[in-house]
Amino acid sequence: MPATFSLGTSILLLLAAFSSSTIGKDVEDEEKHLRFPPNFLLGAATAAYQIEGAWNVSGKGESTWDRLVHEHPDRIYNGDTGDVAANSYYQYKEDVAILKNLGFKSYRFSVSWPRILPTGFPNKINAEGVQYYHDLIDELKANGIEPMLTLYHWDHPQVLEDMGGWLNEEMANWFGDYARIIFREYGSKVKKFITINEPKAVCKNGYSLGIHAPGKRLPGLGEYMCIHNVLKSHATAYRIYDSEFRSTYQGEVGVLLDVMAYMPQNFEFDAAAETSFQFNVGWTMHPIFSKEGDYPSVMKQLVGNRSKAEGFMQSRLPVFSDYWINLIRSSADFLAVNHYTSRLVVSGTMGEIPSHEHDQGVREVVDSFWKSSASNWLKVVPEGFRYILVQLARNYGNPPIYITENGVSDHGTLNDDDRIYYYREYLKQMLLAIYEDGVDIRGYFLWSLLDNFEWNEGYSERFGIVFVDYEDPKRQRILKKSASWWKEVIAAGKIETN
Ligand code: PNW
Repeated sequence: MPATFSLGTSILLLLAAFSSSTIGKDVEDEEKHLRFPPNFLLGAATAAYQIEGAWNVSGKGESTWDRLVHEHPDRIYNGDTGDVAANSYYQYKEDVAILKNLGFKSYRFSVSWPRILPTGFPNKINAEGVQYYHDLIDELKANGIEPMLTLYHWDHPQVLEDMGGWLNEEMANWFGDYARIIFREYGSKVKKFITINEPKAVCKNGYSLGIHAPGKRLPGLGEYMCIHNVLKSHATAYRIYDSEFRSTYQGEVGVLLDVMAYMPQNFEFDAAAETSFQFNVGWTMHPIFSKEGDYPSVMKQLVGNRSKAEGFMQSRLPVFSDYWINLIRSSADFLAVNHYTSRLVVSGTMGEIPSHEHDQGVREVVDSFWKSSASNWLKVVPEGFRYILVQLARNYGNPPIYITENGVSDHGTLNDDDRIYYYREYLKQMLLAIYEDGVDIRGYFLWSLLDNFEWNEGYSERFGIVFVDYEDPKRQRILKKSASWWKEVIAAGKIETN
């Protein structure tokens, strides 16, 4: 043993003598890799239905989520609703004060479409609803916090759903009318807009699996029709900003995608993972960010073939005309990415027939060693974050990216060390993507500022860095340990490692 020890020691000394400059550089690099780049935008995110409450006052119309939670309490944990939620419609000044206290530079919030257009149409613009978001934006700006506004985070007017919602191609015109009102009202104050939060989640959960509002179960058809109309609606809104507002307001409009990392379980499954990437990410990325536009060719092929084999006369994947291919292509000034977790891809099949899951002809699994969270779909896989960021950059010409959601759930504790662990490890991977891989990431928003209405899971799964007491009519907000951690990180401009 002693001999080995001394040999080991002398080799180490030798190495140290010859490469002290490299070692010094490593330490420097490591230090640099924990630091956010200059002007990097750090913020926190929320969504209207999940925090506002005030569901039927001040002129607001009914949304699809209002309808779902009231008609089907059985589908939501504990029959919870967003009727009051965190009461932010009334308590937004407290929320802004927390953002300010913690040092966040930006706040990503969403506008409730039926609060602005209770009839779904611009024949009636609800002045009180319009004023609420002016007040929120003014409060943010007075506190030096930059607003990032999402036009649609899952709560569209029920009346539009009664006419088909995202399955009706007229939605592009209805969404366009709504977007014009938002840009006109807030364009002088807001410079970053996001059109639609997570097309894939909207369409799969709402129109294929039927678990989210509007609860339609149309697998294999609904999700494809829905994405088709969501892409048209996004592009319509983008072109309206371009032609009517950009020269005056000089802002930016982006699209937001929810992306997991789809990693091959081993190299045998490289092709399966690539197909999965095209079906889950390329589905909405390729039409907007590729040079040629339209859906990925592997999707057109596979869905076309399977549809034929199943006896359909046309592909279940709808076809874009050249007009729409061109309108949708390049319709984003930046890419917004929501990322939480990863999957391993192997060969095989999954999902019912027909369905988007099944059409891919691959199987997704999770590694049993991955750390869990309170959400069954959310495993902690920090390295997947860097993996998918690099893949996005390489496939689509390195567009400017904002991370607009990233975070983890628990069942509610103020000592949320697991959340701090998650943020620290995911942030490290993001910084590696920036410094080592050259991915153009401009900002990061954590999900979420507050514990909030977590859709089907009600208030049982909590993502906030701020605890909200849902037993208390005043909805008292209490900072968690992770909020203090973030405060230090923002003040230091780097990740604190202890
Ligand atoms: C996001 N996935 O959705 C939503 O934008 C938020 O409203 C929500 O509260 C948050 O995640 C936490 O659930 C996603 O399975 C949910 O990859 C799940 C996935 C992606 C996005």
